[in-house]
Amino acid sequence: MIRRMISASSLLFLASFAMADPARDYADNCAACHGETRLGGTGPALIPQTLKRMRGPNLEKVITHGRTATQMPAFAETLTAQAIADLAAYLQTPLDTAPEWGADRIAETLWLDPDYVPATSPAFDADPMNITLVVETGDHHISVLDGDTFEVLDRFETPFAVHGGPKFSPDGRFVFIMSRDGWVQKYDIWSLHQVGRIRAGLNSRNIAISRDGLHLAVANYLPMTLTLLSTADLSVEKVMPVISKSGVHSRVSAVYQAPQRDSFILALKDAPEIWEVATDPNAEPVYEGFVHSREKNMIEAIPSSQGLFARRRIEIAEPLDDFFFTDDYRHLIGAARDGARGVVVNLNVGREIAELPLPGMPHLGSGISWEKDGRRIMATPHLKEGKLSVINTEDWSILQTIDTKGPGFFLRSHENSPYFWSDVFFGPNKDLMHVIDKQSLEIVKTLQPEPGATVAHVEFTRDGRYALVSIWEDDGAVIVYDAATLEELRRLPMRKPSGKYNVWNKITFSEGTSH
Ligand code: DHE
Repeated sequence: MIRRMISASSLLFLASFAMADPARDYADNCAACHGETRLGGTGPALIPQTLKRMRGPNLEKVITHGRTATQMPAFAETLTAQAIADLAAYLQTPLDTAPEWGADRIAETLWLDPDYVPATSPAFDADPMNITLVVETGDHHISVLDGDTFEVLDRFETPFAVHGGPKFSPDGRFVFIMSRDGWVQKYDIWSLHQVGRIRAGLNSRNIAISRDGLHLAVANYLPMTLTLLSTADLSVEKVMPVISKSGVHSRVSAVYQAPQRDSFILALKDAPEIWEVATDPNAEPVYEGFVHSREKNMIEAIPSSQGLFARRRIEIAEPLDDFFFTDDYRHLIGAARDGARGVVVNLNVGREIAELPLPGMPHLGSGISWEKDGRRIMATPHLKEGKLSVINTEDWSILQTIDTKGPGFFLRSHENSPYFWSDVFFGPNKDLMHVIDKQSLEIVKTLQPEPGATVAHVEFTRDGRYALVSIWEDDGAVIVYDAATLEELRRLPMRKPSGKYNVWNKITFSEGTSH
């Protein structure tokens, strides 16, 4: 009787549940594109570090329905809902062993585009210094915009999931782009053509270019290294294991260029240290300890490194993330782990000099600075509170707190603009963008270009006349505003546009932009 009550379909369901084997399902259905080791192939790596952004039902949704306009097919017909759920959970388990990803393995991944022919002059009439790149995360492309006419000069494919700002060579001709999977792509703006790619890490955070434009640093989570590439040919110059003085291996949260110091500055995720890596071939020796010399019968300092890529450790009380640098790169503010404080470090003397209350998780990397009443001030959004903190960088006091309609992600301005722009990235008001007067610190206008759609991240044209704003949706757009009248002028359709990067503003370290 009971046996009759169990229908054939329930038996099938129970059988498929009992036999669910996500590792086998992965090998049968996914490995061909995503690699047997889940580290990526023609498809992206499927490891928790890169999938973080797709946690929860999203991943199941992608496996079930596939991704439109990509090679990712739908598996609804092939796998049961339970098998898909198990597979999604399996993909979010860490790899058993950290794969080796040293200089030789990295070098093997170098691919130079055989169709690339370097142009002798720009292949377009537009001002090469007013080109703006738009990262379109919806389908992993970048649009190259003429900053005067807003015509799209080229649209090229990037590696999967670009994160952080692309970095331009100091002359603005080449740009380097990094994906969370650790691929670094080089693109020639003059030729409107990709030059090549190399996989510098397995899970990477961001990149920085050296002051002279010769070296590119890639901050990695997996493995825990800093990869240094030659910008000329993308060859590996060095892979630096990141190990603290006390022997702790650490992920690198981010790497930044410090132009006046001719160095890279590294934020370490797992160790209470900040690293400074020299990009000056004649850098002074860095001393890292003392030894008793028997011959001389005296204590001597031991130089640990000197010259190009010499590494200096700055020991701090606890790991700091997400740095804002003062214009002279003498000081940085980092966010403390409790998400409630900013810690100021003087990079010259190599120690913490101040602390300020910044509750609600400040997003200091998005901070911008300008002059007000003869003082240099900076503002930072908070990821968990609808407010902006305005800080006096001369005495590290909080000058003012500006209430907004919700937590924001990016701030942006330009030296020729009286305003700074602040998005409301999270929560019910994600469709709002505040425009704030840099002197009165009052919100002068709140824009709502597309009710219900996320509106975020601003970039100015070279002269600061126009502000470009992302409608951060799959079926999105970049809106061109007159930066003075705040009137909308144009809408350029784009696939989930995220960051936008103007050549001139970036290479001149414009005071309202990220670096
Ligand atoms: Fe970013 C820049 C860290 C989540 C979009 N982000 C940066 C930088 C760092 C950073 C350190 C500066 C690098 C640079 O430009 O060289 N981001 C982090 C995080 O730790 C965080 C909070 C969590 C994480 O998953 O890594 C995070 N970031 C995001 C997102 O969710 C965003 C909105 C969408 C995405 O693409 O992942 C996002 N981050 C961006 C963008 C920039 C960025 C667009 C470059 C901004 C610029 O104007 O320069």
